Amino acid sequence: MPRSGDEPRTNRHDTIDRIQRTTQATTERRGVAGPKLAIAMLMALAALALIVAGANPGPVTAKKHKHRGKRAGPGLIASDTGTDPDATHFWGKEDCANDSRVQQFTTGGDAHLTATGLPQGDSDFRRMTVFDGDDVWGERCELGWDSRKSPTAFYRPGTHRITAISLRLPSNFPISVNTWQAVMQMKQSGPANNSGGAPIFSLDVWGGRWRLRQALDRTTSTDLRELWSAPAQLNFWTRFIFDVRYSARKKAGYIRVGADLNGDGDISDPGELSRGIHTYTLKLETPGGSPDGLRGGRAIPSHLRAGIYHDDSIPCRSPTGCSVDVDNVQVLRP
Ligand SMILES: [Ca+2]
Ligand SMILES: [Ca+2]
Repeated sequence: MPRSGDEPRTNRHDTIDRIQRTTQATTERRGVAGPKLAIAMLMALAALALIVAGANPGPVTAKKHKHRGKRAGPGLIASDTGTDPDATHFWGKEDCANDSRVQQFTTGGDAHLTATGLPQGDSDFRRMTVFDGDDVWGERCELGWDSRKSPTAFYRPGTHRITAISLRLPSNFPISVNTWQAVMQMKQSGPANNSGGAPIFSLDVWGGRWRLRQALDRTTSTDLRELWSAPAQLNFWTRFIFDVRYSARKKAGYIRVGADLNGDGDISDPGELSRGIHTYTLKLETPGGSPDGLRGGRAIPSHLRAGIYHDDSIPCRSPTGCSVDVDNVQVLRP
């Protein structure tokens, strides 16, 4: 359990509680099969809610819940469970050396429920692979279009979003290297004078651990710091849930991440939930550069990317290369 002193104010987590209650209602109404999984995901969301309730007991909590309960509840903005043969419908673009680097599989996908509490209804997933010599602005094969027009440019200033994503590291994934290796990014979107440099958030894997990292500052940083980490394992679907308020201002930004490290359907086991962190969650546009419609000092919207992007000194030889599997991606409006 995180220390209570690290907990955010109550109003920041009504959202999680509301998702949990709406999920429960939806699940009951539709009579979803597989109650074990449904209960497991509810436990995951309930775990967050319980932690918040425990940290903030008292009448304020009850009053807020009552008020929020009148609202419609969380809304699903977009979902990719790997069934669409054309990944670009959801992701906008494949930043890979060629088409063969992105594969769709129809068996072996993640078994977790979606973030709405419903089953995916498929066994599909996507696999992205790089080989030594690939150069797509570096050794990279990621889904996602680096543009403010991208369908995955979900993260605008002032918004609060829940992002769920399941990742699997196959046997050919170099889990033990000792250099940077991103498997998911929430990255500032172009065109912008400050769209280069360090991504505002990156989920990396090296030294056998998942590592949530953040750009050292909102402007010109080229390096990142680690906010949270957890042990990673090969050939295992790990589900992540990111609860983020998007802002370039430290007082308004917030991030908390949960990961189902043991695959039991919740994020309440030891080490599965980060503390809530109040920090900048978007980059700031810097003055200058070509006209791009974004003034200096404005927050830059971020977009979601997933796949593999790493230090090109990491060996990814033929015939296997280095791969990452992605499935069960949802973005919700709490
Ligand atoms: Ca799937
Ligand atoms: Ca778990």
